[in-house]
Amino acid sequence: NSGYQYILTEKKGRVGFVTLNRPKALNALSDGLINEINNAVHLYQDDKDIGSIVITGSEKAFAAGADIKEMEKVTLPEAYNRDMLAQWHDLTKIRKPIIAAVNGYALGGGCELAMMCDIIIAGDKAIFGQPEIKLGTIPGCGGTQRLVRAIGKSKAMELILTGNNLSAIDAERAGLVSRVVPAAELLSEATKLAEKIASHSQLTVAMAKEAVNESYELTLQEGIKFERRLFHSTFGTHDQKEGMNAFVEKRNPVWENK
Ligand code: CO8
Repeated sequence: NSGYQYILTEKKGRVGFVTLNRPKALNALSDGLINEINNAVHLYQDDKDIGSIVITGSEKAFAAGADIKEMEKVTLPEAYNRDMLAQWHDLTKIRKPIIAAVNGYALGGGCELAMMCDIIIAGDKAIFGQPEIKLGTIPGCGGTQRLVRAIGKSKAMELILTGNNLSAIDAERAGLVSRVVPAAELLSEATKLAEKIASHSQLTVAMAKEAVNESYELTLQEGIKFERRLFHSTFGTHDQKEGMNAFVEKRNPVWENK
C-alpha cells in the first residue's frame, strides 16, 4: 500500500507499523528500501494519531544486511562523493519511540538498523551479527559504536572480528535485546509494548526518549544535568499536572500532549 515497493505500512490504533518486504533478498537493505523506511517513519513522526512505531521483517529475516549486490562494485570515490550510508542514520532523528521486532536474521546493516531503534525485542530464533569482516569490509552504519555500547567491548570485539552470530537468548543475556518471545508471538508482543508506550503522554514520552539517548552522548554530570532540566520542563506541561492530579484523585489521566 501507499505506493511503496519494498515495505508495507499499516496503522493500528496509535501504533504505526513498517514491515520490510523484500523477501527474495531476505530484506537486504538497498538504498531504495532505506529511503522508504525513512519516508514512512517521518510520516508517522508528523502524524498526531501515532504514538509509537514498530519496524519488523519476516519470520526468516529482519534484514540480512546491506545489499551486497548493490555495494559490490562501488569504488572509494563514489562511496565518498555520495557519502554512502549517511542518510541511513536519519532514523535516529525520529522523536517517537521505535521498536525493532526481530525474527530471523538481523545481520550487518540489519543488526545496525535494529540498534538504531529504541528497543529491540526478538523472536526466539532471531540471529544477530556483524559479518562484514567476512566480506572484506567493516560495519558501516554504527555497528562498531552501538554494539560496544550495547554489549560491551569484549563481546562486541569478538563478534565484529570473527563475524560469528549471536543467538536471541545470548543477545538478551548480553543486553542487546530487551526480551525474547516465541517467534510466533513476536508481533503481538511488540504491538502490546508499542500500545502501552503510545498510551502515555506523547510529549513526556518524547522527553524521556531524548533524555535516555543523551546518555550515549554526554558525560555523567552533563547527562544528569540535562535530565534534571528536562525533568523541570515537565512541570511546565499540562500532562504533568494531569498525571499527578489523576493519581491523587484515583482516576485515569487524560493526556493532551501539551
Ligand atoms: N545482500 C544482497 N542479497 C542478499 C543478502 C545481502 N546482504 N543476503 C541475502 N541475499 C540474497 C541472496 O543472495 C539470495 O538471493 P538469490 O536467491 O538471488 O541467490 C537470497 O537473498 C536468499 O539468500 P540465501 O540463499 O543466501 O539464504 P540462506 O538461508 O542460505 O542464507 C544468510 C541466509 C545466512 C542470511 C545468507 O543470505 C547471508 O549470509 N547473507 C549475507 C549476510 C551478510 O553478510 N550481511 C552483511 C552485509 S554487509 C553490511 O551490512 C554492511 C553494513 C553497511 C551498513 C548498513 C546500513 C544499515
